Amino acid sequence: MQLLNYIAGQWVPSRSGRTFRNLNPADTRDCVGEFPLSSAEDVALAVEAAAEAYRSWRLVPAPQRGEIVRRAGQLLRERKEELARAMVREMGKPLVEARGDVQEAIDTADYAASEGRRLFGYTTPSELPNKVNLSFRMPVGVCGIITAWNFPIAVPSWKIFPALVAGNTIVWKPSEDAPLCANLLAEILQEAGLPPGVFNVVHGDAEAGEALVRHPGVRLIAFTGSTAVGRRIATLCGELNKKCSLEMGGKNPLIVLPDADLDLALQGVLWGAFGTSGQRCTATSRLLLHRDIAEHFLERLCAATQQLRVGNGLDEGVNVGPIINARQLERIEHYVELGRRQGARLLVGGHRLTEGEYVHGYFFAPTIFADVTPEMTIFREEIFGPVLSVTLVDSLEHAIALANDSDYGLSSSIYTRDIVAAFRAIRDLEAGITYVNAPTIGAEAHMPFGGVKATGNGHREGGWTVFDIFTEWKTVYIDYSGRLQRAQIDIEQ
Ligand code: UN1
Repeated sequence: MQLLNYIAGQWVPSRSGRTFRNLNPADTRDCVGEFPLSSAEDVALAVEAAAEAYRSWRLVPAPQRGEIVRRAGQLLRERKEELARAMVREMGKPLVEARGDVQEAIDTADYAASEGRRLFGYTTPSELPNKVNLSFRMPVGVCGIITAWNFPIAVPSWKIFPALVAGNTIVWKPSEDAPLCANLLAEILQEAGLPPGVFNVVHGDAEAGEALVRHPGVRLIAFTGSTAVGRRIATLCGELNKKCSLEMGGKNPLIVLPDADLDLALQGVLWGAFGTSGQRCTATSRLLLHRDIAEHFLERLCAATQQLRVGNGLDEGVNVGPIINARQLERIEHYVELGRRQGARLLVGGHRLTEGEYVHGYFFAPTIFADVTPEMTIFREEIFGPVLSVTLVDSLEHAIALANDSDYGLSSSIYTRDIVAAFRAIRDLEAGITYVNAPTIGAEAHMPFGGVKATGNGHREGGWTVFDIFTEWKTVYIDYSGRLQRAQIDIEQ
């Protein structure tokens, strides 16, 4: 099946005619489609369309822009099952999770749409008589959006829906591992009534991404993906003086104290570490387990991990789907090898699954390493796969120190019934998100989402905070005194 870019309201191939193939990671004999491998020329066409559309879109009242996003949310609701199945086919996560991904976009649409009637500014007194001070949120202009494949509908929606409500126009370069979902979202926005050029999709790899970042007509880049690529984008945006919001890696710790509800903690670890095959920026990748409960907890954790059903996400009862592609599978293997070589103790998994139902896909057994120390690579680097590192701790303070011994700071979690320990963790964990008695995954659409340290660059998506990314403040002074009033000077002290 040949699929296309979406530019200026039209479905078009790349100018060069080049394409790439998108394969089902659970069964690579299934080609999901052939997509345009776009170049700078295609990106330029999309940016021109977005710049042209911006001239009128920015003048559409925000509540009306919100109505279009609300309709998009409604269409997502109606097509939820179809979208979820397409998502499983192209990126592998189990069907229940894929439905959750679409639901997160529906929630985001509802929230963003309602914000069309708020987008509050401030009115403040002036220091001078007969003068008022106001401030408004203004759109930024043409926004370039670059996203990963692991939440192919939800994460793009975090950026796209609020950006549209705020009056921006968009060129989106989705991941080459989830291009079908991008086209389905474009169809939905088209049907919801978005004028041509307001929203454009350009498929491709790093070449198209870099062209988008470099294009002088693009004022802002919003990115979700690896820290390596995010740094490159930040460098370019720095040189080119563009606004940029980055959502990058994580190495998220989950602490279990002896007083915790251990059954609950066990379920939380399993879901946090192996949900989406560990391919979430929020995945639980470091278990910081109190020494007093370690032996029994680990025994039960290993037994439960071996019970997880790995397979095609469309099959009933599958808990863990495939790994996204061959490159990522090799990367996971590489980290497992490093874990072994550096002296971690492999408790379960640690290998590819290649026999029987797994023969045509990219599958990796859920893996747990014990005796992991902070010097080891698997304690420090994001693996983006079903690999959990376990480190024993002696106290809450020890756990927090180890949790914070990381370049990253996205999500974190503590299981305890002790309210004092919980509040200390909330205060002291260096992370954008802290869960108490819940795992590190599961952010809700109406709350700020993002991280500190190498995870981000100070922005938060989600909820009300995303509008700080997609708007610029306009400050307005209205002087109705009829004379020249000089601020700071004509004031009686
Ligand atoms: C991501 O992995 O990029 O909190 C986002 C969660 C999801 C979003 C994950 N709601 O795990």
